[in-house]
Amino acid sequence: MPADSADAAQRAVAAFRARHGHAPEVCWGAPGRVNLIGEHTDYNDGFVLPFALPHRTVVAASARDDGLLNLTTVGADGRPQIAEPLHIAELEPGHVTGWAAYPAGVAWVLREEGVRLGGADLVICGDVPTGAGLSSSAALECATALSLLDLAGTPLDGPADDARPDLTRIARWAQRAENDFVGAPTGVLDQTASLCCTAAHVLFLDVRSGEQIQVPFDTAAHGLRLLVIDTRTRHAHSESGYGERRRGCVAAAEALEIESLREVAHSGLDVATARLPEELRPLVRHVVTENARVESVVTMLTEGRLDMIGPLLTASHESLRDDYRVSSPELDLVVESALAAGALGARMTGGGFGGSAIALIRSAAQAEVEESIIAAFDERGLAHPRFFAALPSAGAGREESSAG
Ligand code: GAF
Repeated sequence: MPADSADAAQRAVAAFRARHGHAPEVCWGAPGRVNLIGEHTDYNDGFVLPFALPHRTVVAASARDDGLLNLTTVGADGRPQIAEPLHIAELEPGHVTGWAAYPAGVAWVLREEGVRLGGADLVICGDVPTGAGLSSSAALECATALSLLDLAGTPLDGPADDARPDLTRIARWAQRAENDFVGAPTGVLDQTASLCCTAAHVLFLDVRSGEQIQVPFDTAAHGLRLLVIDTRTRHAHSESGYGERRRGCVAAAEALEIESLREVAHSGLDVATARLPEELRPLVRHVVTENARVESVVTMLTEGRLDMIGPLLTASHESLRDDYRVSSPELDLVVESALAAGALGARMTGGGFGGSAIALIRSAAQAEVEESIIAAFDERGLAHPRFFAALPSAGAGREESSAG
């Protein structure tokens, strides 16, 4: 699966010229992400540990002065899809559907936040796999937010100060676009990863305090690779299932009379779950044990023991499968067959109900692990998944091709 950010930027600039007849004024890119561990913990104020993929969404943009937002997206086949022109002043949640809702939602949030947007032409290009649980939506939201802020004259380079919104704030705006405009009740993991991750590191984010620590993650130094396996499945109940789990966590926190499940200490798990109705107990068990696993992985990485984290990744998958119940038969099959072929650890990544899994493998074993997974899929008559080895890459930024 090729990922070349300069290429995506060049394609975006060329597509912008073809559509609007001149070079774009600005061009920003934002990556998809893999979450190494810390799943369904973000909206419980807990810990997450993502890294940015080399795959990026690029938004080439120029300002307009008539209040219109023109959105064009260019697919892998090079064919543009052009959305109906939108009036920024009239944007309201529920009025825009499909892919255009994401950039339109960002324009809506920025308008609500008082950012002066006189209108804009945006052309979107990229190679973040869509529907694969690798945060193509967040990549689109973040690249859009940075482009629109730049067009509005907001300072984005250099140290954060009063005039320059820090990346955490922009992540919250992008999350709000997804929650309130698109209508998906997601947490802030994906947007923070897309904006704040750095090359060669995983980002340890404490959602409650906002504290971020960049933790080195160099698989090659250990003779290892992080394999991403996109099952190319997405199950119909993914949206409703996500919201239902989230509501379950809120109900559990209310029953325990705490702000969020983050407040349940690992040592107090049994006491806390005993106070809950049966059906909420596994949700709490997952969140509390997952937070503890993230902390253990961070400790191991910090101590240079990357090769020891495998069992924690697998334990995370088992917890998501059995307690949180957000895995899928295809994700379980990937994990099972990767482990059978010698992977050190494997788990689903992202929201679940389909999408992608990851496996920590010895570099020399990549072909063997892939063959084992393919054989298992063949045996069940399932379409082959897509594979790529992922290196932690840079977060969002200005693309070089902005000069056009
Ligand atoms: C999705 C959501 F967008 C994130 O906020 C997070 O909750 C994740 O699922 C599960 O960890 O990617």
